[in-house]
Amino acid sequence: MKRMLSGIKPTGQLHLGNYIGALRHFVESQNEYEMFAFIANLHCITVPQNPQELQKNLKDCVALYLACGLDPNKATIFLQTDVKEHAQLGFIMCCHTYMGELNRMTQFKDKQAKGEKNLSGGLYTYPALMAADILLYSPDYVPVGEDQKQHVELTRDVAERMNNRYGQLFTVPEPLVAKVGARIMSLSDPTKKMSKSDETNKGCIYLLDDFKVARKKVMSAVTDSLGKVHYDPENQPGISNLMQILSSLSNERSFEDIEKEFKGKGYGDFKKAVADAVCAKLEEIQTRYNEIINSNLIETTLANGAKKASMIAAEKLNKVQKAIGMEIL
Ligand code: AQP
Repeated sequence: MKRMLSGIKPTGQLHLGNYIGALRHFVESQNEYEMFAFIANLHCITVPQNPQELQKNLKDCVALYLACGLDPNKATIFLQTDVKEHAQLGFIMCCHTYMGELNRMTQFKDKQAKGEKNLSGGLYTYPALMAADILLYSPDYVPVGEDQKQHVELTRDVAERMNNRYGQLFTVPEPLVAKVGARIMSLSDPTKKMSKSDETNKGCIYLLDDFKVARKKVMSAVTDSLGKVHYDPENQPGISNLMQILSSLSNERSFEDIEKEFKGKGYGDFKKAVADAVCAKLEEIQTRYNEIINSNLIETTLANGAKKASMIAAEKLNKVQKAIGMEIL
C-alpha cells in the first residue's frame, strides 16, 4: 500500500480552505493509502502564540480531523511533539538546506516584505523542519494546497541531495495538488488566500463558525458587476472562488453544470446555493465535533498515533545518523 502524509498547523481555528484544500483529501485517501496525518504544533510557534489559545486550537484540530471523517483505525493521527525525532531530524535537514533555498520560500519572504517586525529564526528555517516531518515516514505522496507545494519541492531537493551524498536514505515524495479547491480565496478579498490569520474575520469561514455567521459571510462575499455566474478567475475572482467552493462541496460538480443552473439568475440565488452547501457541511462537521470534543477519543487517538509514528520515525532517524557518521556505537 502506498503511503501518504500531511499535516496542518493550527495557528488559529481551521477554516474552509483547510478543509477543501487538505482535510477532505486526507479523508478520501485513508482507504486507498496508508495515511499519516499530524498536527504541526512545532510549526505553530514559529509565530507568537497565546498559550491558552494554542492549546484550544490544537485540541480542536484533532477533534476536527476526526469530525471531518479521519478514522483513527485507518489513519495514524499524532501530535508532532509527541514524536521527538521531528525536531532532531529537523536540525539535520536544516544543516543540509542552503540559505539561498530558504531565502526563496514565499511565507518568510511575504512576511518580511510586509515589514513585519521581529520575525523568528524558526519561521525562516521551518521548511527544513517540514522536510523532516515528511521524510521521517517515507511517504509516496504529500497532499497539499497550492501554497505548500513549494515546501514539498524543497523537501524533494534536500532528500535527493542527501541520497546522493550518503546513499539511499529517503523516499522522494510527490506533492499532490487537487485541480479544484487547492487555493480557496478570501471572501472579502478574492485576490488573497483564505487564511487563519485573516485580520478582518469576514473573508474566512471557520469550520466552527455559527451557521448564521457563515451564511452572512457568503452572502456578503465580494463579487463583481458583470452579473453572470461564469468561471473566470482573472476577471471574476470572487464568483470563481464561490464556484470552487460549491463544486468542492458537491462532489466536484463541474463548472459548466453550475454555470448552466445559474444562467440568467442573479448573484443572490447563486450565493444562497453556496451558503446552503457551506452550512450543510458545517452542520455535519459540527455535530460530530460536539460528540468528540469532550470524549476520550482525542486522548486515545493521539496516544496510539504517537506510538506507531514513533517506531517508524526512530528507525529512520537512526539510519540517517548512522549514514552521516553521527553515531559512535
Ligand atoms: N485557502 C486555502 N485553500 C486551499 N488550501 C489551503 N490550505 C491552507 N489554506 C488554504 C491548505 O491546508 C493545509 C494546512 O495548512 P496550514 O494551516 O498548515 O498552513 P497555511 O497554508 O499557512 O494556512 P493558513 O490558514 O494560511 O495559516 P496562517 O494564516 O497561519 O499562515 C495545507 O495543505 C495548505 O496548503
